[in-house]
Amino acid sequence: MSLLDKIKESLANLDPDSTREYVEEAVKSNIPVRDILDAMASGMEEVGRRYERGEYFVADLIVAGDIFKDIMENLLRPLIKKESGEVIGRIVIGTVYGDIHDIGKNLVATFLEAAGFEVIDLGVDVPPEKFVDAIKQYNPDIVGISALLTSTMIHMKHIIDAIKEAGLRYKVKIIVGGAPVTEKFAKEIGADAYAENAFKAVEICKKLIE
Ligand code: B1M
Repeated sequence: MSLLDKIKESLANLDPDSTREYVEEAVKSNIPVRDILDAMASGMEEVGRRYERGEYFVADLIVAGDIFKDIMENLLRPLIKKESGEVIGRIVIGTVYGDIHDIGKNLVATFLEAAGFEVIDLGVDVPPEKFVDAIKQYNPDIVGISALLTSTMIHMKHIIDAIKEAGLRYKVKIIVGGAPVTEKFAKEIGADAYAENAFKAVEICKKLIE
């Protein structure tokens, strides 16, 4: 089994020590952070599948989230280098209300910061008025909205509608993402862009501010 498969497996098995050990080994072997994160994201998908099959419970989702966050913060984030010291744009980002998933959003925020964006992170469970207030306060170029639940992704539309109603839609580009979100859905709700992962999000945000 490759090292990346071992990372995926140990995370899916909720084994913090082995996951950490394999990630450390991968870093030492100069495996790119991006590949390590892809393996960890696959591990999280497997956790989700086991949860769907009734083999795991919510407590296991929490454990998986904690392992991911610990490795991200302590091992991987310090390796993500800033591309330049210059600020290239400002983005306000948050997870929709009713939704507390933030691992993917945090990854997007981390890579945007590394690419030179100033990121204002509103956190999770963010109501439309908080996005509207943040646009007034920070005057961002871009608003980023994340959702991980099929039941909360529609709130992205409510947030975009609130931005329109406040007369602020012309001021910002809006990018959406998260596991259940698709390009088609993004178009339907009036977003400017959709990104399937953190790396694409950076690419697209750079285009949005051109
Ligand atoms: Co939740 N959960 N969860 N969960 N959880 C999912 C999402 C689920 C798919 C699991 C499953 O059943 N297979 C399922 C949703 C099903 C559905 O809606 N169809 C689910 C459920 C049901 C629930 C609860 C309802 C469980 C319950 O309580 N009964 C509950 C809901 C709580 C709530 O939000 N109100 C719940 C709770 C939780 C925890 C809190 C325990 C924990 C989250 C911890 C945290 O985030 N701090 C958790 C976890 C860990 C998961 C899974 C296992 C992993 C999510 C994750 O972190 N993935 C997840 C299974 C899965 O996703 N397949 C699951 C890794 C991360 C790197 O990927 O977040 O997709 P992701 O982000 C990617 C892209 O999507 C994209 O880029 C990221 C990085 O490349 N992206 C963007 C994300 N946001 C973006 C924004 C952008 C652009 C790209 O632009 C702005």
